[in-house]
Amino acid sequence: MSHKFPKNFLWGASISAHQTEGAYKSDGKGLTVQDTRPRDNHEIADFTVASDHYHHYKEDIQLLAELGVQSFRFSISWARIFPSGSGEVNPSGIEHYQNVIDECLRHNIQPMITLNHFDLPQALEDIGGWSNRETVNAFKNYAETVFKAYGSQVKYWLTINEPNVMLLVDKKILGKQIPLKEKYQQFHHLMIAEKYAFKLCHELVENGQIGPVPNISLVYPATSKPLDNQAALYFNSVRNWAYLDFSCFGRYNTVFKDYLNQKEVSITFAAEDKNLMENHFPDFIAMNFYTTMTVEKPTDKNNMSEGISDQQSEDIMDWGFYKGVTNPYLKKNQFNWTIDPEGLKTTLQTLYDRYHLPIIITENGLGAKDQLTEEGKIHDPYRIDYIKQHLEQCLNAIEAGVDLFGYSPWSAIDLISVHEGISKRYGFIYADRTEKDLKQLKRYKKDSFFWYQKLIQTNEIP
Ligand code: BGP
Repeated sequence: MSHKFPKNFLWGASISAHQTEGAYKSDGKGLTVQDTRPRDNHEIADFTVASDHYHHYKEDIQLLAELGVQSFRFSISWARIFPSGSGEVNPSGIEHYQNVIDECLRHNIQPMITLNHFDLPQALEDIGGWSNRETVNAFKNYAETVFKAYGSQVKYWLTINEPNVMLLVDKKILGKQIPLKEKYQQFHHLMIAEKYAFKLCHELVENGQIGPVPNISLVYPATSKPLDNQAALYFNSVRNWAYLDFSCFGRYNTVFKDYLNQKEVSITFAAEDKNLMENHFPDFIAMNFYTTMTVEKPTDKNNMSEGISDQQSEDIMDWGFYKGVTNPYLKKNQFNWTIDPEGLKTTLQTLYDRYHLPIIITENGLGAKDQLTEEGKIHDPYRIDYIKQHLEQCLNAIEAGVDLFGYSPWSAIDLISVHEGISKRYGFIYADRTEKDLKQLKRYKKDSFFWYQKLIQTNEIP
């Protein structure tokens, strides 16, 4: 089997604003839900400083140019552009991301911009967040402002990062649990906001390409029991297909509708929603993949122990539908997330056959407790191995007919893990955060940096 990727395969690397920028109050930025959510002490410094990418972006992009990536996925912090979510634009925010885009283009790196990545402006949260239709209107205004500011320089756009994980793993991602009925009204508003982004991008960005960016984990049944298979069908629909069917088909699928009916959840539509849903679609699918999930049909109402999940440490327990169980056939990383490279091929083929759209992987990576040696080295063979195994499956999927056009692993530089804070590192570039003087924060190239650099140079797996 050739290890060569297609000629124009797009090699990238990914980050998000709140997990890397720091500078959480600088230059007029408003607070976001990530700045205000309850955290235990050791985490506060992390997100206020993170990797200080806000001040180090030139150095970081220079390193990415050395790495050889052709694209760089990053998110814009909405609260830097509109400190209170809407109203007055903050010129310093516009200027900052213009500088970042300029730096990328100077190095022939294509920016791939996520409009929103878990960091809703707090002022919008204060009026009910995604439960309030006003937030959809504010998002529409924000997206229009960003497309007008940068659309002539940026081709690739991603809408809202992982709305499924945001809602299903609300405790971890947002620091609070959203009541079920409210959760699915938020689902609808998030997906309508995405439809506005598709519409505005196609109206305002010449040759603009835009895609949704869910976290997709194919769901396996724990056994061949018919009810376990039914549990997998429902969790696949609620966790994965409900989102992509809305984005790509403009409708709710039958299983998801049945789930909502059984939960006695009804969603309020606005007059314009049907037309939006059925007339604005993505150009590609961006998919974040870490691993697969496994569920069984819960049978013992007395044993309502929360299900476990093989990733995101989300507790999957939905009585009457599914319960997360560990997949005994998969290895786990240091943070108890399973590793399933073959599952990536299955997921890609399933996705491609269902939606028939080009796909790019915009997150895939291994979080670990990397060690910086005295000589400034970081030996991370475990990360090289994880990425190599997953890229081999990407090649298998391409050879099986999947139109996979890019790979942008998580993460370009070390950042703050949503679940595990400062200790869980994903980057090809080690971000040292021990210096008190932020200007002195150093970056170090890990062994995986040189491995990925060679891969990009040769366009084949070393
Ligand atoms: C995805 C998010 C990323 C990042 C990643 C790794 O769901 O899109 O922002 O958080 O998960 O997870 P963690 O940060 O919990 O290690």
